Order: sequence, then C-alpha cells, then structure tokens
Amino acid sequence: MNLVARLAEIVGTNHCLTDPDLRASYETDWTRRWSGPALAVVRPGSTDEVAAVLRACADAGVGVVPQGGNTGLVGGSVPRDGEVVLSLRRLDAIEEVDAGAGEMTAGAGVTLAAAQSAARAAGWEVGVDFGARDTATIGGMVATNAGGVNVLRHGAMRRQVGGFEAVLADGTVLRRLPGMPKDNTGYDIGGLLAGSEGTLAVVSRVGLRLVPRLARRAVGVIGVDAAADAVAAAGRLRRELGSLLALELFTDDGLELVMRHASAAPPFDRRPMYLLIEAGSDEADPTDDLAAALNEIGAGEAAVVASDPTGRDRLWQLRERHTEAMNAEGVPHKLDVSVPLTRYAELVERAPEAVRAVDPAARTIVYGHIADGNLHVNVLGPPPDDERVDDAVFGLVLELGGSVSAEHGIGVAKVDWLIRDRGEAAVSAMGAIKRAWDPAGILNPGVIFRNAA
Ligand code: 2HG
Ligand code: ZN
Repeated sequence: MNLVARLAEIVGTNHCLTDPDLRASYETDWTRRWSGPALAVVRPGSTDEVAAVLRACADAGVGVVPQGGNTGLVGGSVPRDGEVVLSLRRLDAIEEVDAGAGEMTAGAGVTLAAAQSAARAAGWEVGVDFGARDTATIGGMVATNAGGVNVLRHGAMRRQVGGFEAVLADGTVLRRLPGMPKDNTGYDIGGLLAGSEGTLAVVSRVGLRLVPRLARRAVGVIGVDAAADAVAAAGRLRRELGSLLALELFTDDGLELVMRHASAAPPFDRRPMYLLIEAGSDEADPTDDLAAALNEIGAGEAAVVASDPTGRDRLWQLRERHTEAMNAEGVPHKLDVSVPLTRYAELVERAPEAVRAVDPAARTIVYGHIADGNLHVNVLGPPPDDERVDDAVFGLVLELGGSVSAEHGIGVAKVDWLIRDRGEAAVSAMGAIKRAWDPAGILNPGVIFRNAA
C-alpha cells in the first residue's frame, strides 16, 4: 500500500487531504513568504493516530511537518518539498482544569483563546498571551516556546509547561501528565520540547501551569521623543510599578500603517514613539497606580489611560494590529531579535540605517516587547528572498551582543544564522540531540538544521 493510502486508512479519508485546494491553506505561511507542496495533509483525531501516522511516514522515509494554527513567522510549519503536513488542530479538547492546583490539560490543537476562556472560568489565566490568540494553538506555542506580551511577568511558554505528551519519530509516546510543579526526575523533557520546533517530537497534549487571574486591569499609552527615552521610561516602570503586566514599544511609522489598515485613531497628538503599558491586579484597581507612575516619569500631555474593557482594547489594537497592517502593505521581512536592554535604543536607531545602507528605498518599521529587549524589525520593499536585508539586521544584532531569534524561533528563515549566533559547539550539541531522537531525520527536515540527519 502506498503511503497516502496508509495515512487515509489511519485518519480516515476525510482527514487525509490530497486535493490541492484543500491543502492550500496548510502549505503557505501567514506572511506568504514561505510555501511548498505537501504530499498530503493529515489531521489525526487522537494521540494513537499521531503515532500511527509517524510510524507510517518513518517506514516510508517521508518527512513530516507538524502544524498547529500555522501562525508562525519563520516558515517552520509549512512544507518545503513534498513532506506530509501533520495538522494537530483536531486535538482540541480541554480535558481538565484543576481549579485548586491551577493546572489545565489541553490537546495540542486547543487555541490560545479557548485555553484562556477555560482558565478564566476557573479563576486562572494562561501566562502567555499574544495577538494571534484566536488561531495559534497550545501545542504550537510549546513547540516554538512562544513569548508575547506578558513574558516580563510570567516568562515564555517553556515556563508554563507543567506536563506533556509527545510522540517520537518512531511512534513511541512519552507522557508526563498533568506534571508537577517540582519534578527533578532526570532530564526535563517538557522543557526540551519547548522551542524544539517539531524537530524532536510531536507535542500532542500539554499540562499547562496556570497563573492567577488579574481581573482588574488598566492600560496606558505614552508618547516619547526617542528610543533612549523609551528605554529609560521602561526601566523605571519595571522598577516602580509592581502591577506591571506588559510594556510594548511602537513608533509613529507603525501607527500610521495601523491607522491606514485597521482604521484606528491616535490617542493624542502624534509623537515619534509610543509605549503601551498594562497593569493588572486581583484586588485594587491599578488605574491610579498606573496614572501616578506615568506622571512620575513625566509623560505629561502625551498620555492616556483606560480602565474599561473597550478603552483598553482600543489602546491594545494600536499595538496588536501592527502585524496585520504590515501584511496588508506587502510581504515583509520579519526579523524578531533581542539585545541587552542597555543596547536596545541603539538597535532601534541603527536597524533602519542598516537596512537603508543595503536598500535605500526599503521601509523599516520596528515594534516590540521592550521590557524583554525584544524588537520586531519589519522591512517592506525588498523582495522576500533579498538576504542582504536579513544579513544587515542580524549582523547588527550580533554586534550588539543580541540574539537573532527572541521569540519566533529559527524555522527555515534563520538556519544559516543559528551557527553565527550560538557557535559551532552549541549547534553540534543540538545536532547530537536531534540525531539521537530522530535518527532518520523525518521530523520537520530543514528546520533549525540544514541537514537534519
Ligand atoms: C508581535 O509581537 C508578534 O506582534 C508578531 O510577535 C511580530 O509582526 C511581527 O513581526
Ligand atoms: Zn512579538
């Protein structure tokens, strides 16, 4: 029996997609920068089916590209060259929310938004949040160690993983659910899976460690004149505002695009840059604290604070809709980088200059999670395969002592830069792990490593 027939037998004909029209949305990434043909898209409905699919692909020596919500930005979840796309979206059951322990067991295909609703109903919250919440899945978030807007308070996805279930390339199932807050029994496999980008195993279920729900919230936006002022303000807010939950940077160029494509209105007279600040508390309303902190840092007239859900959401849209506004303008280069906070202002100033040096007509828009030293450098204009843009920005980042991937991963986009960032010894140690877990190199070939096996 050929592989496709065997896969159809495992998951059912309806869930083994070979028709090009049905495969299309699984074959192209969200930015339209990466796409490739899949042999088939399979949508297993259970862990056993995931294991059987992997065994069948291993027997046939065909690569497998695991895929969650396909919201990744580094080309790690779309096929390159006739692999089987393994969509985990049907594993969408929230099996258990333990309100006493603050834990949730969820299938890999549960969306972040669904996990958040279930957590909130039990008085808890998911520690990670970001704009693609309606589509991104918990399994994909673990596989990519997703970050987002609350990392400064709760850490990235790795820190939310209490337990896991994952399927190795040969179909073996590893399970530690729901997991325990303290567990020092040998290697931390859940921690290793976080950020492995589908190259070591396929995450099928996750034991999430929830964080307390901070139901009372306030959001502020202030204007600043320069990146150095934004960094200084961010430093003070981190020290002085105990209820700080999120601290984001965007510029007037970015706001301009958001206004054009998402019909948003500026909160006050335009300034070169803006900081968005969210404070949260479970008891006292944090609005006064936030307003006082913004006053202390001299925000003056260029400041606005909202406590009601609609007003908060309106302010958040100014930052969250950047990604979609970029996409509406064209196919952007997306360079997700981080540097030590002491070099952040320099990065914000110099990244556009570095891009201009290779393409004077390019438009560079930056925004990001300033408290984490994380900047999203988006470049519009140069064609997606113009590597000079990526080289210019990544070269600058390494000069500033930073990382070429803060939260989006390596995918296929940054494979050549991994070694320059981490060095040969570290990458060869990673390669040894990859070969031990997936000797035939069938899991997400071409992601993280150029030659998987
Ligand atoms: C964000 O922070 C996401 O909005 C997407 O990580 C970043 O659009 C981007 O480059
Ligand atoms: Zn981000």
